[in-house]
Amino acid sequence: MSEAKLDRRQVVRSLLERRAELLVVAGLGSSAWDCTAAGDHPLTFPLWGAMGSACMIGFGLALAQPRRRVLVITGDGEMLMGLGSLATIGAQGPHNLSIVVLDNERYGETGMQRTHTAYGADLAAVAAACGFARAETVRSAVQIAGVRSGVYRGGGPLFYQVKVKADPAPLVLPPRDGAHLKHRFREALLGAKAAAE
Ligand SMILES: Cc1ncc(C[n+]2csc(CCOP(=O)(O)OP(=O)(O)O)c2C)c(N)n1
Repeated sequence: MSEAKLDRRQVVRSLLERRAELLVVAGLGSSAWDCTAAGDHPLTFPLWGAMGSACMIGFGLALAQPRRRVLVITGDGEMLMGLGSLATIGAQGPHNLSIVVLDNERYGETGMQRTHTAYGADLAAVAAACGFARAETVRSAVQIAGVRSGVYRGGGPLFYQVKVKADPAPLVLPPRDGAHLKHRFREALLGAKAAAE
């Protein structure tokens, strides 16, 4: 509905530079490619499927790792498929979880069909109504510094619906082997010894 102005690759790069101990779950498709384009990282868990589950995976991680900040970066189509997760996260109120939805108003991976957000579905309003500590729609580059400070220091749960251009970006694929991605993430998070137990 609104004119999307932001470049998704730049948004993700800004959020993930100097990422320190941040744990990242990337929704399938373009969001995962965006995270990889910003630099493949063992503490990023990119999904190759599980559409609709990114937020719940991030939520579980936030509960398991209460001292670490957790960021879910996903698409509007993926978020719409798992909308109920916002109610659960709002009810549980994890203080270390942020969700950034890169809202291009399209199902990019399957041919750029328009999603519900193109017809006015307001995901930030849904998150706010579910009890998130903060829920914002982000339309301009000047707001990204605020998103970044929320993600790294802002408590939670936080929700940012970032309106981005629908232009396709070049594919930058993460490793594809799910077992490898899981072991690599656990090792980087827990250390080799604990991860093997
Ligand atoms: C259950 C399920 N339904 C459909 C698909 C096919 N699919 C893969 S990615 C995708 C679109 C993702 O759209 P969005 O999350 O908005 O990402 P973006 O537009 O940023 O690529 C679809 C429909 C799937 N992988 N799993």
